[in-house]
Amino acid sequence: FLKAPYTVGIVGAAFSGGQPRGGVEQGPARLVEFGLPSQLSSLGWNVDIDEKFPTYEHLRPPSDQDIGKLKNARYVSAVTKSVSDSVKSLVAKGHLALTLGGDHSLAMGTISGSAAVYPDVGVIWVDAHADINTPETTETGNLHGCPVSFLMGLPGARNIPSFEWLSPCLPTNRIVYIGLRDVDVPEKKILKDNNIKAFSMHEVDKYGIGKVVEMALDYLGRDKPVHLSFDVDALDPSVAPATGTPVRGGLTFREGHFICEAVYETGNLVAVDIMEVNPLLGDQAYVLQTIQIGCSLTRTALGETLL
Ligand code: 6HN
Ligand code: MN
Ligand code: MN
Ligand code: MN
Repeated sequence: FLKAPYTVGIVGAAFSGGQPRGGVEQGPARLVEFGLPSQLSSLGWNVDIDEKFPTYEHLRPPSDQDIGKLKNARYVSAVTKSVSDSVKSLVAKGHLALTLGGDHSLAMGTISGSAAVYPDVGVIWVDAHADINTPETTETGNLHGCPVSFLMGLPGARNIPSFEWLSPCLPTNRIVYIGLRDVDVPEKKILKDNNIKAFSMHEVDKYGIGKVVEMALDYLGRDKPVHLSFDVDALDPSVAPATGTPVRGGLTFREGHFICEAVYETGNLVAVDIMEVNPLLGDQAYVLQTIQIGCSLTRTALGETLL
């Protein structure tokens, strides 16, 4: 699906409005400072830093009262719309769209952008969380816990005031989860009622990561475009500690990288999101470790191999 010369377009999505903890908006700048663009050039990619880290402050509405339970809905809507336009234009050019987050509400933008070009895009969502709460089921009101229901247009997540731009673009059978272990009770019901494919940590333990990824890719179809949305909290907190909602019992370093290796090997990757790196959480060593892993996951998804 990509066109030569192979180009990765980086969207630095410096945004934290989908959740309450400051710092995650500094994720993209830290990943870039650490050398991610030159690391990707070394792998043979043409690197196009499409946006020079807009702060998105210009999109912040003068007031943003809760809409029902939802916090910062107008702001999240404006930023995700802008990210959607950026990702769509990169993917339409045959570039690989790499979005560096930022919190995971940004996936409303990234996935609607890739789906606008490829309506049959398959999403591999790697996360401790399902991020499929609706405006009715969310307990926290944090929109980073809701992007999937908005993308699907699930009941209760359609025609939400201020999200008029976002029309349903992700059928329930075009996503596979890997790594789940902290799923809210109403989210479990949504996954079950809609027959959504999910490999929790239980399945990772039972089958091994190799088999899980094989089943995930078979499910989505080997000839279909792939969008990888990777929340670093899918990794165990001992591996990626600097993130806002860590949950123990996560993927190992190798399991996380194996997913990226296998997704690259499909040759069908059109977009990658690296989300929820928060350089303000934890001491320096923990932060550095997490930024390094954000970079190595990205390099791996873009073709770095061990041999
Ligand atoms: N993430 N299920 C919780 C909520 O607030 O809805 C946690 C969401 C976490 C979201 O990590 O991207
Ligand atoms: Mn997430
Ligand atoms: Mn998560
Ligand atoms: Mn929870």
